[in-house]
Amino acid sequence: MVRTAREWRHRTGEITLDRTRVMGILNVTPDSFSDGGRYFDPETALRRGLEMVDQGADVVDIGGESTRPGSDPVSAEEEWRRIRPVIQGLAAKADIPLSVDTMKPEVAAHAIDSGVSIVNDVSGMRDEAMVHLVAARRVGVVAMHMLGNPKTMQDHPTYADVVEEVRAFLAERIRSLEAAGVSSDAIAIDPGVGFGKAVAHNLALLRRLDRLVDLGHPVVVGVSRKSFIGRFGGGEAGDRLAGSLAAATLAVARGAQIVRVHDVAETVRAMRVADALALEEKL
Ligand code: HH2
Repeated sequence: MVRTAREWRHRTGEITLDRTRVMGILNVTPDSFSDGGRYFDPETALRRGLEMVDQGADVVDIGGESTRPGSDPVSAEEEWRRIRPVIQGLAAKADIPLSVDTMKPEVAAHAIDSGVSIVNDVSGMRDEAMVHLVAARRVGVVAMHMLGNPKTMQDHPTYADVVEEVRAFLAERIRSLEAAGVSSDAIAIDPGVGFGKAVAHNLALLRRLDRLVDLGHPVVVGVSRKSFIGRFGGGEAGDRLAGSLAAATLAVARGAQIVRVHDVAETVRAMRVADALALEEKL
């Protein structure tokens, strides 16, 4: 198995990648695809964030704008208003790094000022202002591939070769981030499962994850409860845990080092077993 990255540096330290790391999802939105509205109330969101820490999350990823297919964007003001109390509360109480899931440099800047250590940008840091921000503030980065934007990305996504096109996009984003001064070991990459991808595209990317792993950066994979899992009998989003664990396990076997998930407790347990079976260092 190929495992190239040893650590992922962020603003306040580094995450060692000697085992699979779990990034817990906290969507403070009324409309996210699987948990929209559930944590829209800041107190409930804060409680859920702390619960994920107790359950063994290595990072909590906080988002205030849904990027589900067809979703409408929200303003930076509204996005920050939603996540501010949750980020401030978690920064004061949680002892693990926090990440903010945003495409907007203004929101990322506020979040960093409030204690966030990682910026997760589903648009792959295509905005120059975002690149400069993450370079100047020395945060960890997740650069994800998305075709187009959430509103239209699932309208007939087309690729000549999805694996090579996603690889080329991420390689180019890595070069731009490094050129702007972002430390190479702070950059994680993500194929963007479901972001402008038909089922066959998602499967191809997950099967050929080695093509992304060999770029030498930690690979983040977000398969949790996604619609392609429902295609294999998983049903609605809340019924996709078993399929999500199967997909995460195989992604890890193929070199993913960070999994972004809703079901933290179950995933932490599953990944312990996956790591025991897959990690070469343990043999
Ligand atoms: N998926 C979603 C959002 N952010 N970030 C990364 N790095 N990778 C992903 O696969 C990813 C992501 C979509 O899932 P979710 O946050 O549950 O839903 P929504 O966008 O509807 O809030």
